[in-house]
Amino acid sequence: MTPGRGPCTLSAMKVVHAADLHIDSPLRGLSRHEGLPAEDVRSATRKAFVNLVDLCIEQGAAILLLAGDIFDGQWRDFNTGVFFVRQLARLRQSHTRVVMLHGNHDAESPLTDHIPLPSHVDVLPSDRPHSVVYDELGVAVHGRSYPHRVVDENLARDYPKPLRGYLNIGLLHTNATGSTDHGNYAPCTVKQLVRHGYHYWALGHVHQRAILHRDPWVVYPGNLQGRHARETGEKGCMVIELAGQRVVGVEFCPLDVLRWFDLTVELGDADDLHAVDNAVRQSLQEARLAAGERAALVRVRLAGKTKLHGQLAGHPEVVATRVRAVAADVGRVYPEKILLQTQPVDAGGPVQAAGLAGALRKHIENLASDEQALKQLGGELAALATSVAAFVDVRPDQPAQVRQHLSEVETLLLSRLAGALAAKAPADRVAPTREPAKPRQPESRR
Ligand SMILES: [Mn+2]
Repeated sequence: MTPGRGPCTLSAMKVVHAADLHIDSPLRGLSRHEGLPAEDVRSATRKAFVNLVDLCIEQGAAILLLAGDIFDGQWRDFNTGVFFVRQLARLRQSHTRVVMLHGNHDAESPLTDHIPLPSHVDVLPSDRPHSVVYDELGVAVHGRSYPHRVVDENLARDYPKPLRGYLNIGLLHTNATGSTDHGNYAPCTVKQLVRHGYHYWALGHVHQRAILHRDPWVVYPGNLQGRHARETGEKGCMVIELAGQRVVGVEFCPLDVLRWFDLTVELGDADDLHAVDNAVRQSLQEARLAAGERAALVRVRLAGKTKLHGQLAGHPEVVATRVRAVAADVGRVYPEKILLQTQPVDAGGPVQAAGLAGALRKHIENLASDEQALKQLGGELAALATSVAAFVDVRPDQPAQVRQHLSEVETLLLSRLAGALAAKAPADRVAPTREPAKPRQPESRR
């Protein structure tokens, strides 16, 4: 059993539905970190596809449906295409036919023109909707590829009427829910699809798995392999069970080889750094457990109102190192990014204009509400932002983004200020660590 494969219990004629494979697209935000073999990350989208083909063979699937964005765009080299054909060819042994179309990401892929595909594979044309009819199976698959990246028209409207006496499947790359996370391509509505008369709409484009309607079925399987910290949880395909002209079962099957988690660690009760370590450890262990035998890739958010806020925010590099050390100890769990989102216990109260700290807070508060001043600050930051552009996604020309970072700046400065004062009066020291201030670790590219 390959990692990522869960048990699938259905048994009858099977059709497998997958979408948004994005084969050979890079997984973002990980390459910098030691511990996770770079090769595992690079090959994740390929291994997930191998898992998909394995599943089709094991289940003796009659048809494999690929609802677009099979590739991420222009290939870096043509091996991507050869790899794809090699895997499709394996489906001969299970007599699995393949119907696929191009979505926005692979509308202009070299596959369209340059790679000959095996005879059991049908690519739907881009100039008009087309039906692939399997008389021996009693199944008709209707659909249309994207002719180019941006498709504004409602493609589903022109799909053929259902073919009488067949089980009808619509293959479509679309934004059917008005999702703002994805381009609004080939927009349509669930209501429209339900009324069209097909038994199952095999959708692609939205990477989050969703069953939008049952009987008739309107389904996004989600992508096959999460590629960054916003694509969390199980990823895989749908296995559809057919009996005569009816869909009698739709079951999700996980196929991912690495799994993403977005973890929020509440630190409200933490009294010291050891308590922080323990809370982080517990959260990481849960992620590791949920990932099964896969590697767990985690974004860690330290959150909550805590008296440790100043100490944590004043030494982000120390906090990050501690989290990474705990992760290394837990094993098979890799922090992608560590975000400090804690708040001081008195957060939300009125700004007290007392002393140096008060003046600083007042100044930052004023800055946040002054569009003109933010613009000017952005101008001053521009040169700095250019030199770190490869590591940090900072747009100083956007006042709203500068404003977002002000609270971090405030916390950092207040904590440094407290540290400086404490150094003069050791009895009042706030932060126990006295390492020289290092430049903040660059965040990974998004
Ligand atoms: Mn897409």
